[in-house]
Amino acid sequence: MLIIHDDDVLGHAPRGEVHRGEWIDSMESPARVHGILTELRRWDHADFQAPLADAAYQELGQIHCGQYLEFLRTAFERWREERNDGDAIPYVWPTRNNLNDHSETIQAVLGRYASDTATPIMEGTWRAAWASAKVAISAAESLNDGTRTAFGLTRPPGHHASRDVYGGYCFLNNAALATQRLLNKGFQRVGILDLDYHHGNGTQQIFWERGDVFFASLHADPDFEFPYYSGHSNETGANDGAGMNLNFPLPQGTPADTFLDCLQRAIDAMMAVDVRAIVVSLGLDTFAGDPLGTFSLSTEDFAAFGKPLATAGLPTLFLLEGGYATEELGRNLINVLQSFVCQMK
Ligand code: Q9C
Ligand code: ZN
Repeated sequence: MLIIHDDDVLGHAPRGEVHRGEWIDSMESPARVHGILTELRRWDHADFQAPLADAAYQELGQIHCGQYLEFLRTAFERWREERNDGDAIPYVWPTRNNLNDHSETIQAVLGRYASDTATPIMEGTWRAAWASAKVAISAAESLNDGTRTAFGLTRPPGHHASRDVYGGYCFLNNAALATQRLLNKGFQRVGILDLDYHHGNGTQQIFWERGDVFFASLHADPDFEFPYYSGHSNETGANDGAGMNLNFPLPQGTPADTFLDCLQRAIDAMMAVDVRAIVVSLGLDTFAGDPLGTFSLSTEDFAAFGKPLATAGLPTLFLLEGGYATEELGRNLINVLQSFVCQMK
């Protein structure tokens, strides 16, 4: 199985985040990637490749807004120029309080683009986010008749980022960028299956009014979990995208059988609208031992993901989203990929 990886993703290593009113070490750390790489290097099916060279990435401008990209590229430099010492984290939110705000201080601009305080920007953030996006798009590029599946080791994750908003540890929406590449390559309709513990609010928002992408998400009910304001079952899309968005908000403690039942229903729904490829936003924070999750999937349960996915018979791209149980992350990931490869024919 093709594994796309770039060491630049390790350059984003924030010092900490605000969590339940306290300052803690960042959950979304390079250690996640080290844990995964250790296991992938032991796996016989892994065929490592680097992303494509920088030149050919038109999807960035199709998914994200130009001013937002320019902001991400320069934010940390501007933050430092304004004599701030730590990582860039907003603490003013100008759009909420002043409709006529055009302030250009980095303090104001951060608050305009950020959706939370858990997503610091530091020296290596842009390079890492860009590398992660390249990994996703290159993995999508590799899918064709000969290559049925690939895994992109995307980090920082992407599914909470929308056209011009970052947050939830996400800056560029890797799954949306990969999906756009598949569409650009001629796949007529693409399904995104978001299996992260948290609702993929950024991805939902990006494709909300589009008929060429079906978005399905299984996640903790926003009535008790982040992002709190998005992911309810009555959010079904609008205009060309009406009926093309399907949410499964799930309760605390959700066990594997419930999760797998919804997984099958999500796949059935995308097959019914004739998607030609599937992009899996593979969060592993549904694991029972995850420090941010409340679901109860075991390491063995992840080996049950492959069968329903492979049975769909479509080109299938796996991209990493969340998952914070660093020790078990690699094992859980390989159980998903291995079970897919074994069932694929
Ligand atoms: N420290 C992903 O799994 N909120 N993002 C945690 C605040 C952020 C998770 C509580 C959760 C975001 C990709
Ligand atoms: Zn998550």
